[in-house]
Amino acid sequence: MEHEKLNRFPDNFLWGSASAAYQVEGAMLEDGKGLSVWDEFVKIPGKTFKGTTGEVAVDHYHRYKEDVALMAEQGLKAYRFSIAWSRVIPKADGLVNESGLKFYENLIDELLEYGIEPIVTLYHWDLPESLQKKYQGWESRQIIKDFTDYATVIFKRFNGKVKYWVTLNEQNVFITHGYLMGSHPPGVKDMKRMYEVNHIANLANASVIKTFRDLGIKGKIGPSFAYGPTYALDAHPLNQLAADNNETFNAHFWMDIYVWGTYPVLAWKWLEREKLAPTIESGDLELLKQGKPDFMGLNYYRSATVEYNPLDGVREGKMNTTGKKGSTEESGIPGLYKSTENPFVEKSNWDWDIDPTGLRIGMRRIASRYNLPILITENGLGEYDSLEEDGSIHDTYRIDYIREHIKAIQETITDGVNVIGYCTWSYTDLLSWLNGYQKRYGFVYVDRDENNQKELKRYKKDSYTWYQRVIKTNGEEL
Ligand code: BGP
Repeated sequence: MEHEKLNRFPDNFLWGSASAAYQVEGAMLEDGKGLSVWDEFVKIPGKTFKGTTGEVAVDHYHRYKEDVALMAEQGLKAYRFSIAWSRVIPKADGLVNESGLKFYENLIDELLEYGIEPIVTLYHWDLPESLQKKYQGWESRQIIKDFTDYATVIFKRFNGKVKYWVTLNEQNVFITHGYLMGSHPPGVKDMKRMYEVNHIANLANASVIKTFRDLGIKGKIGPSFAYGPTYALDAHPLNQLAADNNETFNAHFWMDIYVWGTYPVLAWKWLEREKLAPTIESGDLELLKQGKPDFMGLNYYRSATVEYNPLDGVREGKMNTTGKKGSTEESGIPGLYKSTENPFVEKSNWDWDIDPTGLRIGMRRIASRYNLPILITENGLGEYDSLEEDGSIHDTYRIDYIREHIKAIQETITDGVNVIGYCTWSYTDLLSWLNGYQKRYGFVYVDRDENNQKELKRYKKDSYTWYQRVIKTNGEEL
């Protein structure tokens, strides 16, 4: 669709930015916090870039007031952050740590004081290590109850103050990295276990949403899903089929469950044939149907391009976690699809395709299939930044990236899709899970690197001032 004139952004559009507890907070064991699986996983040699950890991260735990003041000065309308489960319920005994809750209460109050809408993520991958030890975390159905109990504590405490809730962040990412690729905790490479675990996570997600409704908690709730639309390499029918497989297995497989409580039929048949189908117990399908979200949270960074992959074809290849352009290896699932180059788009230094139109296509596909409002919970560019002697950072490449994606959102709104907000990733620079501190995403530069924590001083990048103007003009001046 080409439009002669674009719609304006709605007046209450949530111009936001995002972070996650493990990536910013630090204060690993302070005020009663328990260890999380990430605190332990990063200690394994070779797992993260230069062995980086979030032990101190960017020390947001101690500097949240300074960070929120920067948000306020910028005019931010919403801030998405996650709660560290292990801060609130540190041990397997389920007891609540009041100081952990208090930290988040202070943060929420600080945001509200400046009129910034808190968007709270309940789970951004930092499972309490105590639960991993006790029953292998997501591999046990016990987690459905424990996650629901934890969420209930949070719901009750912040009901009325928080209006937007995110259940699981990128279930598709933490499950595939954790149980297929072995690159996230618990470092497992086993497809059968992955599908079992994923089913349990589906149930936990639905149970939390059902509880939210049963308790009459105010506001809106939904998952954050990592989705970029898939393109076929070309019009060759086998490549088109590969793209179709990729959408089925990597998108519908999760979003159909969220919205309809059903697995896509072709994926399910394949799982049965491959003896990979998860165990369905009585009551599961009923519970899944009660988990319908109010919105689809969308984390979009890039689109994917795939081609035909024969039965003896390519499997998982290496990711680029070093920032050395071109070091990503081909990867795929034999018999379904494999990744390939898209000649029409630029790439970042971490080989991520830069494709604003992909955001538009992705949102249109979600709206057409599920007819739900969309909250963009993450979008941004991870790149090297350089701090000049005068304290400036000229991140024009980031401004270009965000500008083009905002234009795509405006076009999508004009197409007729209900988009309620846009959170960039990320607010300050932070720890990029596997990629250390050199892959930066923030509007606010934090002066630290892999080897030296320095003073963690904050500096405004050019993108900070640019986004300030975007918010002020409600997207009129890009
Ligand atoms: C998403 C995560 C974020 C964030 C982002 C950027 O998958 O939800 O936590 O890290 O991706 O990814 P990366 O840090 O790997 O560059």
